[in-house]
Amino acid sequence: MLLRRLGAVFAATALVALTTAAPAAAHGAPTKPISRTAACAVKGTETGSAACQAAAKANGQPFGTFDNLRIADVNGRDREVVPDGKLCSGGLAAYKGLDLARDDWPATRARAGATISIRYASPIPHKGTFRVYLTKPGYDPEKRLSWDDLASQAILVDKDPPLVDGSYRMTAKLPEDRTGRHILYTIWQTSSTPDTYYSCSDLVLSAAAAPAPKKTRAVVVPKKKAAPAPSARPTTEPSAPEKSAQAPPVEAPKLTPLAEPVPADDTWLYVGLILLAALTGGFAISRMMRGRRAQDLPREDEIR
Ligand SMILES: [Cu+2]
Repeated sequence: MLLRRLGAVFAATALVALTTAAPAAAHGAPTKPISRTAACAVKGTETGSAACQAAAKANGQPFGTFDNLRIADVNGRDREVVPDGKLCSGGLAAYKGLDLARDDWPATRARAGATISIRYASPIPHKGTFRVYLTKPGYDPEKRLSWDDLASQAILVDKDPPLVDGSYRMTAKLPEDRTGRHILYTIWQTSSTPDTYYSCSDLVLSAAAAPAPKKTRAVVVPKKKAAPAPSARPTTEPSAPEKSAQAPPVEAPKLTPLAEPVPADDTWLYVGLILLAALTGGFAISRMMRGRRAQDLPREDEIR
């Protein structure tokens, strides 16, 4: 009996040791732009924020470690395995508080259309491929994230990026047609372990330098940079004068030719009319002459 009890206790202790060891041997999550796990989960840096405290309450149990949000054997079937509305927790109970629909999650500011740097902290490195998605235009932060909220095309796919100072380093270009709150959804499918990692990084995007920029760029560039300004102004100023200078000469010749032809045409028209009148007059006269001759002839005949 004693031996059996001791055995059971030993087995239980071993199990506890294993399960607690698992989170300790954690693996990775984005710290830049900061992910919800890196902000709110164990070892998070923003746990005091209102969103993280609400998330902790909603979690209903202690959070897992920030870099341990992983699911085994997904093998690319992310949409099948991770349920809609639970993308930020991966559907894992230990992170379910991260699925809350809030517009005050610790976020990173960026400009739409800009190239951002991504740091994916990885206390335990693995081989694998990162796929980074962004929410579509019109994404509503008041709703839980679902797969349909994400643009189908990844903004970045990066296999085995360089690991520097404990973080994988990547860059991704943000689309230009986004403003306001958005979510960067990062999937790290490892190849050296069976695990796939999921994480939500909240962004606050300012309008791209794209649509409004064309107007702004022209104005802003000259003001900010002294060197560009002079060169830009000279080129624009000369080109403008040149255009206006070229325009008058070109128009003037056109105008004069157009003006001259009109009188010339009229003259020729008058000459033509006069000639026509003269010809018509000549014909009329000659006909009258012939008429008289004809009338004369019968008389001559009658005489005969
Ligand atoms: Cu790992």
